Amino acid sequence: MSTLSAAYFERAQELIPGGVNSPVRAFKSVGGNPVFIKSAKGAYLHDVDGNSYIDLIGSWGPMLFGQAHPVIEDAVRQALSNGFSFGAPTYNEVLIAEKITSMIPSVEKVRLVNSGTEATMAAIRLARAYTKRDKIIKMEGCYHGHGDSFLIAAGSGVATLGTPDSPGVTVSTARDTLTAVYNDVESLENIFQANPTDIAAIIIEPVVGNMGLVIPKNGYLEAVQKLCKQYGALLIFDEVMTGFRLSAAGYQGLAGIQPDLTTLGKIIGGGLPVGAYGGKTEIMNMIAPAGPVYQAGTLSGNPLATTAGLAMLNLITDNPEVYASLAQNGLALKNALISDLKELGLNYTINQIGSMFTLFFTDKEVNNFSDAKTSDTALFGRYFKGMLEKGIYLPPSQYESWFLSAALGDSEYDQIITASKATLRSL
Ligand code: HOZ
Repeated sequence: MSTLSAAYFERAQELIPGGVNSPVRAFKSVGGNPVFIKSAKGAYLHDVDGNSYIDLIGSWGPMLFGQAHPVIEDAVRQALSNGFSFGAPTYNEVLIAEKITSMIPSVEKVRLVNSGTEATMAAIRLARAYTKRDKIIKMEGCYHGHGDSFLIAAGSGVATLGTPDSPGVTVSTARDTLTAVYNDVESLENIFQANPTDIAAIIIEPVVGNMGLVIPKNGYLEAVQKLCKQYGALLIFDEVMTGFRLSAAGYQGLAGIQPDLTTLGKIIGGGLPVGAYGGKTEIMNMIAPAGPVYQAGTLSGNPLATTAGLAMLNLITDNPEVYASLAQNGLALKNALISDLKELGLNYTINQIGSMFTLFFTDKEVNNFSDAKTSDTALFGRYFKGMLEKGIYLPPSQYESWFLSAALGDSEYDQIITASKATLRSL
């Protein structure tokens, strides 16, 4: 069928590599052409052809209260009239730093950047400078943005496209990134034993969103922290997806663990381009101009982004009940989907925590990347297509998390469940 989305994608492919500005969006692993979005409001995305979809991507995390929330919209509208970018300090940067540090106790000082990728790149530079060591450990299937050091056994789009070790990353960079198995303490111990004085930091998504949703086993993150302390490495929690999404204090607030450094993104700009990294004062004071570790950016602390972010964080502190209510809805959705999957005798595992959710088409428990890769991705592709045709926009990859928002009401949950039922029957 000829649609505007199809025409736009054709033109986009002539002008933009693969037709998209971020690979997962191209629908490569699920088949078909991407839908071009014109606007979004509340629980819905609206495409250029006049179709509407229930939004289960939520811009990959930040839309906790739904798209274009009026409070954030008003704040940005007001900020607009004051100008867009100054390359000079603004008071909102102080206010948002105050807000973030009051919400996440392990973050005593924070530096704003423009994306999660920038935050993770800067955090490991800082960890290397602080410990005077070169190597880092990441978990197979975790994704920390597209910095060179992280494109080793990476999840998200790189896993989706089957290129977890990207060409263009130098051998020496790759050599400094060691990989362990998520939820497997022994694999970490082995790395530390082999490199007892070389590891600057472990960077980890405390709850993984980028191999599909994977939840830490009881005691796992505590064991990771213990090993870091034992070997003098820093612990970096990448909470770009989970920060302010799973609790007002990030996943670390739920787990009761204080990492040395935390990376944040997306949500602290209410969906506008922002990232941040923060942690112990002693470590953060090494960043220029307080210290020698260089990191900078004209758009860092951009006035529109900080205004939107402040409005978002205020919404969270004004509505603390949002997390319990989303968790309840997430569990109800999981139970409803499970009942259909069971009835049809399909292989499945659903991982859900709060408002994050992944349906894996595998009969294995999914505790790490190898488990996630046992999923039938072709089946997921057909499920995705069926859901999209019925007006439900899921993340276009098996290796991503769905994100629920407070804008989803009973009617939207009913539509998701009905669409899933019909789609599963047609697979
Ligand atoms: N890699 C992102 C999700 N894990 C997707 C980014 C995007 O396409 O917007």
